[in-house]
Amino acid sequence: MSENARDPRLVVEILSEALPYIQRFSGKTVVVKYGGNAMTEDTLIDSFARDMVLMKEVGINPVVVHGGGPQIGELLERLNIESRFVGGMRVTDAETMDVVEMVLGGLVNKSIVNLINRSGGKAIGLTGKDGAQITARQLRVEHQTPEMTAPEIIDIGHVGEVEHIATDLIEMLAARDFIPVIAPIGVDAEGHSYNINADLVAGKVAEALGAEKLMLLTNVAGLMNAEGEVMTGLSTAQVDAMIGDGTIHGGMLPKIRCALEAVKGGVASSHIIDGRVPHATLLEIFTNAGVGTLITD
Ligand code: X2W
Repeated sequence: MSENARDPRLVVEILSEALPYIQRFSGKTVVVKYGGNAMTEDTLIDSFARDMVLMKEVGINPVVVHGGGPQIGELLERLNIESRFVGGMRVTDAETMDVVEMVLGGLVNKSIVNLINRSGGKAIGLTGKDGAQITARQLRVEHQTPEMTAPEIIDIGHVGEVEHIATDLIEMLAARDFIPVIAPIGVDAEGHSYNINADLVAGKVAEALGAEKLMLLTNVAGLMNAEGEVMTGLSTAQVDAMIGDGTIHGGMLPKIRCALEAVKGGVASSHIIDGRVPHATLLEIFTNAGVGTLITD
């Protein structure tokens, strides 16, 4: 059905149904992690930008933390620099760190900012270096194979974990009608740059802001059970148990951990959402329709 052919009564009915959600979430902060994998189709990127503007217009404070793994990979390939991952983290030597900073802090950050602004919002792009808002320390990854008696610590270079998030800059911008768009680059006391996994940053930003929701937008439907169904309405205790018994494993584990830690750290709910669904964030906030995996306390 074309836009014009929509029944106007249905349109106002839907708008009216959103009222309780608008009332409930107005004034609250929602941290949205927008992953590089969810940035592939132009129409989806456009609808994401419009959704952020709509949230802001109804009084919600969206804060965007973005990734850009595939986009970093593309530039590294063009520069003939090999991409390597250990435990889901990009091995980041000095040369790779330069590319990460250029792609995340430059290209990806500014294209999201531009799209939000073109949809009528006021987006401001920042990295964790701006206002030294994300302080980081080097992440040391443990690695163990069945043959090894003890794990070895692998140095994967300029990869960081969050030490502290200073919220004053984000809060100042949000209070002045801006939508902060944050690239996951951290800095230490000596001024060194760190490449940080964007899910980790989003979780910590949500915690530090005392956000109502953390939404991790990705390119899967959510956490699946053995039958291939999306699991939702999970408590932190249930998720802990499923991590403990190995039900949750593999690629989803780091993402689930971020969602879990955020809720344990005071965020009211975490959501792992399918970014391939148009307007996925609005579906989550303004309707009862589930579009992914919800974790609450
Ligand atoms: C990531 C940062 C970007 C990211 C990277 O270099 O790819 C590490 O792996 P997505 O699109 O959310 O995967 N950092 C340490 O997390 O992007």
